[in-house]
Amino acid sequence: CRTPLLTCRLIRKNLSRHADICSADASYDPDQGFILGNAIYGSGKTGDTAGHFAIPMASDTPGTEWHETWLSQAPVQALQYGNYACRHNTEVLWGCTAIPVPAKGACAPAVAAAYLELFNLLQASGFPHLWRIWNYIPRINQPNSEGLEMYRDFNFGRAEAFADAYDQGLVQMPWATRHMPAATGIGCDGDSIRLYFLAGRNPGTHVENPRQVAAYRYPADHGPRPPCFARASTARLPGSQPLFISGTASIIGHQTVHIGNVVAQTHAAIDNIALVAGNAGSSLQQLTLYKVYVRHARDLEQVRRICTERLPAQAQVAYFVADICRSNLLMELEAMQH
Ligand code: 3EB
Repeated sequence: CRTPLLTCRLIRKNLSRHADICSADASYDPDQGFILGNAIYGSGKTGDTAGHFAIPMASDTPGTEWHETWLSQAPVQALQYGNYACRHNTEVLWGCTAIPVPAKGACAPAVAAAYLELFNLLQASGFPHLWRIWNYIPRINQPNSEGLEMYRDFNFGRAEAFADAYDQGLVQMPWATRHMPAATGIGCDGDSIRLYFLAGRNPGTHVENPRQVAAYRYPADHGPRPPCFARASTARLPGSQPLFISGTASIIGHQTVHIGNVVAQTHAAIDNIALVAGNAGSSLQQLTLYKVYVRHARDLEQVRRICTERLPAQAQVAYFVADICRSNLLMELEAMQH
């Protein structure tokens, strides 16, 4: 009988009835299994406990929050490394950290330090390969005190860390071998950059989109250093081959298309997901989980209508209201296949 080592559930919680969900020790739930990690997306959400990591972000419905729960049917162990709280079974490691954003100056040095600590942690823990990472960035479209947009500032630090990690032998040459994780980079509330990730024993396979420039080759119009991520990565586990599709938006080549038109942007982003999924040997209809980020609450119902039409009926789909990394993007979505 199969023992899935990594599955994911998107669960909507009603705040009035589940206010204490975070304080309970929910490391094992007989209905679900062992919890590798639980990302709790909620308005004004703060306070982390073992395995539960808060992302302050509005859901689509006031008074509710989304729990993205990573489950293992085999026992899970906790591991603390520097500023990272991690949990793992024999094959996969989930971890998280918060990076306070300095009131003055750039956040790039703090981001670089946090990513380097992550690469060191991956080596030390025996899960050297970063498969998937989620980055949530406060005031993402606002300038820092030096005038550089926070997202571009973040990209600067992340790119420095990838270069340094390569110099130190912690990662394979990220650009030449296209050895980068799938990623999400989205706005959140609060004062800290919050990131969590999945890593494994063997390298993921990097997948790109035939009609998009690889993010790590974006020209300098999008910032002094490019974003370091793959459009998708596939991983290998005993008994499954999860596919992680990065945050995907209405971008063709390296340019935003359909500026100001949320309907056309949603169709273009879903078309991009289909192309990346196809390049990974999958398809829109085979993806099992989607997360949809919408910049303006007023656009939610239009985006939801298109997603309901085009995404598979059996998939888990969660919607959020959040800023997108380019100010001209009105929505973005990510996906996975179990
Ligand atoms: C893009 O394609 C849109 O900075 O980690 C998507 C996924 C995007 C991840 C990141 C950014 C990131 O450039 C934005």
